[in-house]
Amino acid sequence: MAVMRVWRGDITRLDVDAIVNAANSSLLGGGGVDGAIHRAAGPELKAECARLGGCPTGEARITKGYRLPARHVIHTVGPVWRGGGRGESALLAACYANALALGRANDLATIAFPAISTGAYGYPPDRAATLAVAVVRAILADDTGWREVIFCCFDEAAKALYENGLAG
Ligand code: AR6
Repeated sequence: MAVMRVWRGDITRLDVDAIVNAANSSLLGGGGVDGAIHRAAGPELKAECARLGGCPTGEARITKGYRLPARHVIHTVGPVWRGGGRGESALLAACYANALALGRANDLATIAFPAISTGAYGYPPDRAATLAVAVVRAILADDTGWREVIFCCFDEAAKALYENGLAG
């Protein structure tokens, strides 16, 4: 089974087959991790994204990584948190599942996820970390193609949440 691990830092520095972008449905860039990825990848990334025609919440799309050390970017659109009763958890689970499915369809073996939806979209970070670890763990149990899945955390608090999740 693939290794799951936690790493604290800027996802744009990771040399993996794909980093996942917490995008918005336009796929044309934004703030947070989306802005960091577009800045580091260069304008070619936005040009390729513009040709994709957007992405609904919960789905995923793949592009090249351009100037990033990562070979690809898998863009997914997390749900905006509206209290938890609007299907947010199913949509967030779909982000992880669809990103992993798209990665496997492209023969990728190493991938790094940011904490999707936990910034501007307001999803409670503890619930998001628990869900992310559970969804990824269940998929990896049935999928021998992945070698490494990294949960990239931007701060110590997020890192602690994922470490607890992986230990549990
Ligand atoms: N590397 C890793 N994680 C990061 C980085 C980075 N360079 N920068 C921020 N984070 P957010 P969302 C963490 O807001 O909640 C954008 O404008 C951050 O600390 O980037 O899904 C999009 O265009 C947080 O834990 O994404 C959308 O409009 C996590 O990444 C909207 O924000 C996600 O925070 C998406 O909101």
